[in-house]
Amino acid sequence: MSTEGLAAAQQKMTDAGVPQTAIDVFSHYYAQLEDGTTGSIPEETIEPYLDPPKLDDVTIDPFAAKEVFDKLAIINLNGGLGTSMGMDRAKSLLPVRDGKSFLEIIVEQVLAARRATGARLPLVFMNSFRTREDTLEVLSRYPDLPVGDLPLDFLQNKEPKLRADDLTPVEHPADPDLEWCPPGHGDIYTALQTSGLLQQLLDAGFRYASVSNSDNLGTVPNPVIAAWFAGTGAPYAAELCRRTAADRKGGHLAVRKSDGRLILRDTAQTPEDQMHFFTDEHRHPFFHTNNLWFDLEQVAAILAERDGVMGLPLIRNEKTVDPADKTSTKVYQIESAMGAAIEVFDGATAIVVDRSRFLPVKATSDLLLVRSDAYELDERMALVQQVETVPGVSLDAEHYKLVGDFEERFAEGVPSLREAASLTVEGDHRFGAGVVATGDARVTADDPAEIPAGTVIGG
Ligand code: UPG
Repeated sequence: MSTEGLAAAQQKMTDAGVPQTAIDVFSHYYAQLEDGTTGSIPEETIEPYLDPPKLDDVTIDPFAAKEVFDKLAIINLNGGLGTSMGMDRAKSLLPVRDGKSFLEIIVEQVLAARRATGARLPLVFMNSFRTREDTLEVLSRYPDLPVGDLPLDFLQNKEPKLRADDLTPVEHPADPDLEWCPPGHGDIYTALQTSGLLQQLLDAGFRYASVSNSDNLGTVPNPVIAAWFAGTGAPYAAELCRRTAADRKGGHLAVRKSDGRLILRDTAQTPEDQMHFFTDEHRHPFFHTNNLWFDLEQVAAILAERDGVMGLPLIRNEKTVDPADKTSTKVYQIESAMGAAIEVFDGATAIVVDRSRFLPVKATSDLLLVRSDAYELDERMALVQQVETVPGVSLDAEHYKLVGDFEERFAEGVPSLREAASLTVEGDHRFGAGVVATGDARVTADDPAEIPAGTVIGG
């Protein structure tokens, strides 16, 4: 049955103009899916990674840093939708501060770094078919952004969602767009090659790339890490952060027992009954930020060696064809994670960086934090922490999980968090302007639905 499924999926991709290499990559994963591979990485198969190198121990030669920066391109992953926050558009379009979105802040960070260093620093977004149009519209407002003939974005591939019952491409005539999905950010390697961008960057004299998520405003272009990376001669490096209890959605590196190689384990690869190991910040003390460094020459070499199929571990993502309708047909999305390439590159490495490099927005509580006065934007357009310890924020899941609900309830602005150790909101409330949280601030379901402007919520 599923041989027919694969043939139908391949045909559908060909008809849609998907490049052959991307179809080969999909077929590689399809075979694994058929064999029952789930991509799960049980705790007993790994050892914690406890002693990565630390940026604090690194000294660099400023002249070397300048040289590397001149050969550095910035790539930003922008193909995902903010579905876990109820969005059907790129999360990076959300306003963060002073009316500027993630996207605008990222662009302005790169423009500021160019002014400060004189480096060319091209910024290229990886978009999916769902995010391209909106993103290019925003980028068109920055006439100085393009560098030479390099494009502002490259498009990742698309693949059919597969019915979970028989692995055939799902049909959804009500909205045929929903029959497709991007293959996860692991597709970056295929897309860099199939779009021609990898060769274009190399031809224009760019040797290194700094890659990160568009929901992380912490990745201001950094000459010290660039110089460290180039100095290692490694093909690939991952930035890690000492993890906090709040770092739950994402991944960590580990050492695979069977061959001693460094591997990535993401949430979706952890057996459900072992999530307590995954989330234990003492057992796995460093979090994988998805800020990566590539030596583009070595990426091109490995892609050539493998005919464009990196062979990253499969992630089987179980969803419904319409993510907003949990009763719609159950599907599998075949995905892979960009950071899983650590196991593919011989000599790949990792480095522990300052927490300021990792400010992910995975939920509305993270959005509240980066919008609050716990941070300020400096002249580099970097979010600089204004408090010694960032307060933990917990918002009522029923009323604040979706961005639309969140925006309605904080239409006048988010509370001040400068004096807060934590903020917990239970029940449904609308916040007036200038609300201040202090200590362990808590709003309970019994508190008024309208929190008046200027209220001090004491802990
Ligand atoms: N993205 C794409 N294309 C896709 C899927 C996602 O460009 O097909 C983008 C997305 O827009 C976002 C980024 O990739 O900017 C990360 O995606 P997201 O779903 O938010 O993160 P996870 O995949 O859950 O986790 C990644 C890494 C994980 C790391 C975490 C840090 O896989 O190891 O801990 O990012 O936030």
